[in-house]
Amino acid sequence: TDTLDNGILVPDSESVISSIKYHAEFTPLFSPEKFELPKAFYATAESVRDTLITNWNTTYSYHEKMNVKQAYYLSMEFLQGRALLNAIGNLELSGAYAEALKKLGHDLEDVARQEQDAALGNGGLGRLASCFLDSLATLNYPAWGYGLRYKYGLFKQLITKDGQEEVAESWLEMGNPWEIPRKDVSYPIKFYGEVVTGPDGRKKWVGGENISAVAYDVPIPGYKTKTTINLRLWSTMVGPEYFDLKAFNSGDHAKAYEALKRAEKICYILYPGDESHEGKTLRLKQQYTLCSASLQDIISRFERRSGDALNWNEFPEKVAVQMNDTHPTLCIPELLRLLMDVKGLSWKEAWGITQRTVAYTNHTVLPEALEKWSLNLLQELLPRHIEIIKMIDTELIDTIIDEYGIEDLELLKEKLNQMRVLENVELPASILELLVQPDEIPTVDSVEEEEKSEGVTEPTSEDDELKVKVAKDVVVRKKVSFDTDPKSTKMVRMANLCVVGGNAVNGVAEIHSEIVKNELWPEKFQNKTNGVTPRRWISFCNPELSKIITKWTGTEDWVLNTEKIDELRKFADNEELQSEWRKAKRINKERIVSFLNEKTGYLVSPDAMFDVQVKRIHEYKRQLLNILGIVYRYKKMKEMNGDERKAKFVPRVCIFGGKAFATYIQAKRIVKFITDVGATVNNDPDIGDLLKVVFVPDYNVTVAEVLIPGSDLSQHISTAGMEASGTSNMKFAMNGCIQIGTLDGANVEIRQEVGEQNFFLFGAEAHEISGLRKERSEGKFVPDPRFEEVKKYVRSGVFGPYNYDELMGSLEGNEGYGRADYFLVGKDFPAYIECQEKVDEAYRDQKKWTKMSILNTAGSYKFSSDRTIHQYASDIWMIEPLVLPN
Ligand code: 26R
Repeated sequence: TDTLDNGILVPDSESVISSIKYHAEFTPLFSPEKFELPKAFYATAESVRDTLITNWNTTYSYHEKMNVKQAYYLSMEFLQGRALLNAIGNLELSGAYAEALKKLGHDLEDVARQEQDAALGNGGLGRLASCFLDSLATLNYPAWGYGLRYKYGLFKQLITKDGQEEVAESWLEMGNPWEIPRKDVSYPIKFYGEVVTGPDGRKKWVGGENISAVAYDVPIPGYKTKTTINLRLWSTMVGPEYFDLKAFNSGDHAKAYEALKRAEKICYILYPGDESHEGKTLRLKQQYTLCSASLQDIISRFERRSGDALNWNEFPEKVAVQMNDTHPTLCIPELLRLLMDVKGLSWKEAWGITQRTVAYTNHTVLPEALEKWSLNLLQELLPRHIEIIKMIDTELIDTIIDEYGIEDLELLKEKLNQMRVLENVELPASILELLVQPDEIPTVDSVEEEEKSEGVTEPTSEDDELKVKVAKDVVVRKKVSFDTDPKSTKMVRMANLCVVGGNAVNGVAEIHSEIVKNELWPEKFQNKTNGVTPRRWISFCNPELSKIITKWTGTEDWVLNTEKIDELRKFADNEELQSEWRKAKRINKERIVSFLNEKTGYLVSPDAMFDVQVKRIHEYKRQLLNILGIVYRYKKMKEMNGDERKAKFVPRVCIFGGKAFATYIQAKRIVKFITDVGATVNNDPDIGDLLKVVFVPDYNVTVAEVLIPGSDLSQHISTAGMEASGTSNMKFAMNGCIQIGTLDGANVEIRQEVGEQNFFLFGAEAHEISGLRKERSEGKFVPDPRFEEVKKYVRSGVFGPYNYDELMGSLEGNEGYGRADYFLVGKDFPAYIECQEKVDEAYRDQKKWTKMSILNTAGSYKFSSDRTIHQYASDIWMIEPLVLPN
C-alpha cells in the first residue's frame, strides 16, 4: 500500500485481493463455493465501497467542522449509469483492481459489465445532474445532491416487430452495493389535512396522511481527491404502527397493508418526463417528498452546525439550494412554511431568507413541458402551501403594479397575465380597488342615481357603505376583466413561482438563456452553458483516445484542466498523430460492431462511416428528418447500377437509439418506421455494406459509453430554438466526432469553439421559425420535390405493410393529422440532404476528416462540467472549494 501526494492511500493488488475475498466470503448474496462473475462484481463493488465510505466519513466530518457554505442540488432525476469503473477510475485504483481480479480469474471489464445501470432519470436533465455531482466532488466543493430512490428506474426498451415495448426496470433486485441505508435519518411528510391557527397565533398543519422519508446515501467520489460527497436519495414508508393488525387478523389483508402500500408507492417509479402526462397526484407527492425531506434535513444540519449561535438570517450564508427545473419548486413554499410555522419567523423574515437561498435552472421552453399544477389539487394535497403561494402571488402583483403603473391598463393586464404565479384566478379585492381612479369610485348619490335611471325604485340595500362597495366592485371588474374565464381551471405556474422566489434563474446554453430572459428582474437572469464530465465521457469510456491526448499534450492534466486538450490543435495535420487517431477510432468502431451484433444480430462493417443519432425520441429532435434522409439515399441507390452507387455514396452505418415515452404515439411510430427501414435496407442484396440502418434497443448511459467513442458523425438536428442545450453533442465532440446540426442549443457554441469548417451546419434559424410556421399555415410553403418524392416512396409500401399515412400526413398538415409539420421537417429537408452530401465528400478525404475530428476534440474543452460548476459556484451559490487536509 502506497500514499500519493494528495494523501490518498493506494492499496496494492494483494490488499485488494484480500478485500475482495473477504467480501466474497461474507456477502450472503451468493452460495459459497463458486466465484462467478455476478459474485465477483458484488464482492468487488463492496470492497470499493469500503474506501468510499472512509472518504465519505472524512469529508463529512471536515465539512461539519469547518461549517462552510454548502450547495444542495435538488433533482427529481439522477442518471448515474454504472458506478464501478467510475469509482475506481476516480480513486486511481483501476490498475490495482484489474490486477487483483486477474489473479482471481476474472477480467475487470467483464466484472464491470455485471452492473445494472442506475437509471433514475429520463435523459439530458438527469444525466446533467450526475455529471455535476462528479465535478462538484472533483473540484472539492462542499455540495450534496438530493433525489428520490425509485424502486423502478426508467423502463427497459424492447424492440419487437411492433416497435417499442416497455418493461419495468427492477434495478434494485439484487441489492445496490453503492448505497448506505440510513435508517436513523428520517423525516415526517404530511399530505392533505387542514390548517388551523394555534394559541400562539402560528398556523399549524394538522391531520391528513402521514408518512416518513428515509435517507439512502450514495457516496460520490471525486477524481484524484479524497473528497467524496453525498447523493442522498429518499425512500418513503410508514412505521409499524400503520400496519393494521386487526384488519389482517380478520382476514382483510388488503386493508392491513393499505397505509404501507400508499406510502411505498410514492417511490415506486420514476415519472416519465420529456412530455407532460398524467398521474398527477403521485407525481406531486413525489415532488413534495423530495422538497420537504431535503429541507428538513438541511435545516436540521444548519441548526446543529450553528449550535448556540443559531441565527436564521445566516441561513442563506450557509445554504444554497439549486432547483433542477421546476420539479422541486415546492421548496419555496415549504421553506417558508418551515421557517414561519415551525421556527416561528415572520413572513417578511422567512420570505427574505427563502429568496436568498434558492435558485432555479430552466431546461426547456417547450410549452407542454412547462409545469402547471391545478390549484384545486394543490389545495387538497398541500393546504398550507397554497395559502403561502397566494401570499406570494399577491406580493408579486404589487411588484408588477409598482413597475408598470396603472395608467396603461392594457399593458398592466398583459404583464399580470404573463408573470403572475396564479393563472385564471381573479385579482385580490384589495388590488382591484387600487386599479380604480378616485373619480371613478361611486358614491352613495351616484349609485342611487344609477338605480333610478335603471328604474329601481326600492333601495337595494339599507347599508350605504355596502351599496357603494358592491357598486365599486362592479366598476372595477368591468374595467379590468383579467381574462379569467371562470370555466378554465385555476393553475399554479411553477416557473413563475421559481422566478419570484429565487435569487437566480438560468438557462443552459447562450441561445436558450436569451429566450428565457424576462424584463422584470434582469439581474436574476443568467446563462450557465451545460457541460459533461471528462472523466466518464473521455477518460473512462475512451481509454484509446485518452492515451493519445496524454501523449500529445505531454501530461494527464487534461482530465482536470481540459483547456490543455486545446494543444492538440497544433498537431492536427501531423501524420503520426493522425494515424494514431484513426487507429483509436478503429478500435472503438470494432467495439461497436460486436456490440451491435450482440444486441441486434446485424453485422456491420467498421470500414463504413458510423453516423449516430442517440437521444430521447421526440418530434422536435427530428429523428424523422434523419430517417427520411436515409430513405432518400436508399431510393437514389436503388435507381443506380452497382458501379454508380459505389462511386457516388460513402458506405454508412446509420445508428439510432433512444426511448419514446410510453404514451407518445407519434414517437413510437417513428421508432417503428426506423426499424422497418432497417429491415428492408439491411436485407437488400443490391445495397450490401453501402448502407445499414440499425436501431439499438434500450439506449442508456452504458450504451452511450460504447457508441460515442466510435462514432464518426453525430446528428443534433432539432428545429432551431427547441433544444435548450443538448449534452450528448458535447460528448461526441470530445470524442472526435463531427456533427451535423442546426443552430440550436449548445450546437451554436460548439460550432464556435471547434470552428465553422469542422461542423456541418444546415437549416432554418431560431428567429425564422415562427415566420416559417405562419407561412405554412397560410398555405404559402412549396415543398421541395425531393421531399414529396420521399414521402410518396414511403407510402408506396417499400418498407412493409405498416400504414405510414399518419406519420407522413403529419408532415403535410392534412385534415385530422394535426400540426401541419410543426417541426419544419419539410422546410429543412433539402438543406439537410445537401449537407449530408458534403459529409460524404469530406469523409472520402480521410486526412481532412481526421483533422476535423482532432479539431473537434481540441475545441471541446469548454464543455467540461468542471467549467459549468465553477460558474454556478461563483455566480449563483457563492461557495468555495474546501480541500481536505492530508
Ligand atoms: C414536467 C415534466 C413532464 C417534465 C418535462 C420535461 C420532466 C422532465 C423533462 C425533461 C426535460 C426538462 C429535459 O431533460 N431537458 C433537457 O435538459 C438538458 C440538460 O439541461 C438539455 O441539454 C436538453 O436540451 C433538454 O431537453
